Amino acid sequence: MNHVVWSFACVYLLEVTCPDSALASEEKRPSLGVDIISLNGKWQLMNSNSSVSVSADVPGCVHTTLQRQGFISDPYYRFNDLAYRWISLDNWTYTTSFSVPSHVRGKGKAVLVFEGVDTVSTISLNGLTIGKTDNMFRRYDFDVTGLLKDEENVLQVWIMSAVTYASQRSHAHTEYRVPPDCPPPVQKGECHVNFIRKAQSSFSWDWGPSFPTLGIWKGVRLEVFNTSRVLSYTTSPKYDSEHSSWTVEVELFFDVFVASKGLVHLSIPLLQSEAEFQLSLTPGQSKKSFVLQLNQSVSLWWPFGHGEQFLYYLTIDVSLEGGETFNADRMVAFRTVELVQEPIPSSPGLSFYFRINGKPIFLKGSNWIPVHAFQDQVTTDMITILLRSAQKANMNALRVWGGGVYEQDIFYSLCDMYGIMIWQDFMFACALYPTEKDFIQTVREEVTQQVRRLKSHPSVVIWSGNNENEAAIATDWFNIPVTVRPLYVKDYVHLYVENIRDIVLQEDSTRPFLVSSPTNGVESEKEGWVAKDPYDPHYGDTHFYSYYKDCWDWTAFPRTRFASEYGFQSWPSLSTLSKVSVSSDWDFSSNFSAHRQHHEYGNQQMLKQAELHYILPNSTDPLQKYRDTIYITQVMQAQCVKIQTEFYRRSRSDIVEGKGHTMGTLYWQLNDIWQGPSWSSVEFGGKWKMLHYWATDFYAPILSAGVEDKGDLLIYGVSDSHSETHNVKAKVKLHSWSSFNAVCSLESNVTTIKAGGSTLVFQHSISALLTQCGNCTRRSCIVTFHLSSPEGQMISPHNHIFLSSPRYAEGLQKPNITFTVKDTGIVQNFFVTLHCSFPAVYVWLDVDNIPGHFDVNGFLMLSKKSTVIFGAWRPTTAEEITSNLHITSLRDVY
Ligand code: BMA
Repeated sequence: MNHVVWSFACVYLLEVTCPDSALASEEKRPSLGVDIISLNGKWQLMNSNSSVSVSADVPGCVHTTLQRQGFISDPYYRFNDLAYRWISLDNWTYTTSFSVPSHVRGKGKAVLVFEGVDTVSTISLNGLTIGKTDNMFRRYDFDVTGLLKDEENVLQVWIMSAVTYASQRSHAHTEYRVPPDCPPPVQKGECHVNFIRKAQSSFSWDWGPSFPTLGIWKGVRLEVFNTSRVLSYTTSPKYDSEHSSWTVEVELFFDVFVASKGLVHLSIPLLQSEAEFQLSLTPGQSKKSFVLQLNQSVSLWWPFGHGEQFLYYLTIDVSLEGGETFNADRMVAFRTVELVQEPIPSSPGLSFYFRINGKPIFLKGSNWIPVHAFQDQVTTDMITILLRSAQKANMNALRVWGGGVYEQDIFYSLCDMYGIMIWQDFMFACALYPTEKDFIQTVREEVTQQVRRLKSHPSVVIWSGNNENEAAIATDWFNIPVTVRPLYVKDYVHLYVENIRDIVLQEDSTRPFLVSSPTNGVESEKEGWVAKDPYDPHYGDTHFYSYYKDCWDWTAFPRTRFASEYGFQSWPSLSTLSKVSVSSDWDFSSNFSAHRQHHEYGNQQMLKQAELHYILPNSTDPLQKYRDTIYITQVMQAQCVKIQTEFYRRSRSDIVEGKGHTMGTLYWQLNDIWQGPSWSSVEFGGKWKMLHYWATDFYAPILSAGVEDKGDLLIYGVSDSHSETHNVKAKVKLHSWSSFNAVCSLESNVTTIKAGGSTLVFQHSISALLTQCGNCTRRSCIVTFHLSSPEGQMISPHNHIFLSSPRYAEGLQKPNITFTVKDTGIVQNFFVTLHCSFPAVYVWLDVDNIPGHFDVNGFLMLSKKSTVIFGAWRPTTAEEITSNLHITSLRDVY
């Protein structure tokens, strides 16, 4: 990808807004007289029978190496995931050699640090085994004191096929099965991924390929020292409500070779707060904690849309008596987070919402999956584009889903800056897991390290033990006989409660922990951690998917406390797909279309759902039909997720039949791992689907949401504000499909919409409305509306509601849209002016491979002329846009 503007944005963020160290990766490690020799760079890579021998980058992985060396072509291309399966079934050896200057070699202790090995390896130095790895989510430190040679040292990492390892571990587990054995055949994946501590989606998922990677995916270095080294450090602001004051707890983790004494100096210059502490170190590994009392009141960190994201420098200076020093700085931010689960009047069950800095906050966002199957190819640019896209769509939260990876440091630092709250799962998903001693041990180390790495980030607001594993047991996904179920519950409790939860509670008292998602929270705990129905809408969060039922029927959605997953699939654009396909693939019934679809009946479900409301594309030109089919899946997805999200936002202050008080919507899913059909709103490569454009509106801070209920048209005003009420009126118009003039306009009385709630602003019988607007029928007209202040200022984005399915729309004609493109005079921004001869619906602009996005897209065009803006992410011209722009509206596809 070459998104220049966004790269600049990122450079700007890195160099100007934020100190280097605050965004530094886990690669950067401190001094204290420690000599660091980086072993990153060119290594040699060989397969087991030496038939492949190439030079390889570390950090990196085998697939990326083979592709870069021209040994294989793009693994994402067409059916290559199957063609290159052999790579993951082979074992591979990485080798490097290095020398160490004698003054360094002469020091007391030498440690080889592997920040991340993927996954099962045996590591040797100069022919001697120094250690083994079995968990890609851990850092490994191997003591190599006395093993370094005068001349060249040879370091070898032998990596075993993850597929073979998982299979062996599963077969060795003979007492009882730990399901699932294999993914569904439609995923074309590998088996027993639950037996290996590796990204669970790397053995395939219902939105992604099977690439069980192997490699050294993070940095390698040698650390040599005489006295001690700092392994890691954390900073945790804590609020004392009794005294209304803040402190920052700083933990330093030391690896001490020789006892020593010294001083620790902590300071937050902007708050004129500093303190000095005595330090006494004894040999071995130890944690030292210090508390910095703040002298001043602080500016708080708020989620996006609720205030600013104040970040302060905290500096840490350690000086030992021998003159060795260690300095670091970190951004710290002050915010409290509570997960409130308490009784709600007139509703059985318990609330489930986040209180940040004492204020209830509705979480609006999506779910995050791995950005690439080959993690070494994930760049800061890719992460920045996705997070900026999330924020631009008015999201304030993302859930880092438990089947992928704990994200890179830069991801969390950017979330801190953007005000995006993170719901952080531990990496366990959709499976039961073994509980052998060594498995538990490696998980314990993983959890400890990850909590210590991530807990300093204000953006992380909650930990969650796993994805859907409580539900998997409770609703018996794996046909486990009732009689043996207690055994599985026991294993579940052992892993997530007695180990993971226990560690998290010890390591981090500054944010809540949930055992699973979805869960009933404290109610699940009461029921022995596996609730009878973890999807109970009266408690906790829920995941809800329904593909065949009409998504326009909002009464079918569970009125949950918190919707942490729901969604619909769509296909990405042809420009995204064409990078990995050829023209014969561009047909919905091609092998390629079936191959990329990893969700059983997915393609059929999309068309069935679309067909409920739209006439399916029927162009006689096969390529046009393919493009139009992609379009219709995106229309369906956007419309379905909009309806469901608006329902949840409307439910934030309502209790209906004992259910409601919904306080969060995280639709499934934000991003894609490759070019294929999925629930994402952003395609692989960063292009926005129609859903993402729409999210900007349905996640607006003040939303007007329209709905039909028992023959009435209801319009609600939903507000995220904490105290500010708004006096508004709903401005409603009916438009006929066959003319540009509104058939009639109505206005509600001025209504006060409550802060942090949903207020009915307009109610009108639809039949009366249609009679009143003489020429309208349900089929011939559409209703548009928005909220305005009594003085006429717009308060909410424009919205609309169909009174019948567009497939039955009467008078809707081919709009014959034409366009002109003009430079705005602002760098890389272009006006696109559209003209149409009839009203058009779902007007979609697609500029193929020119990266960037429009200010609006997928819109209703009810006037002859309309202008939108395209912001490109690289230099382009009006001519280039003109020759790449495709415009489609609903009536154009049939
Ligand atoms: C949820 C997720 C994922 C999956 C998605 C769509 O259950 O947790 O496992 O990709 O549904 O099926």
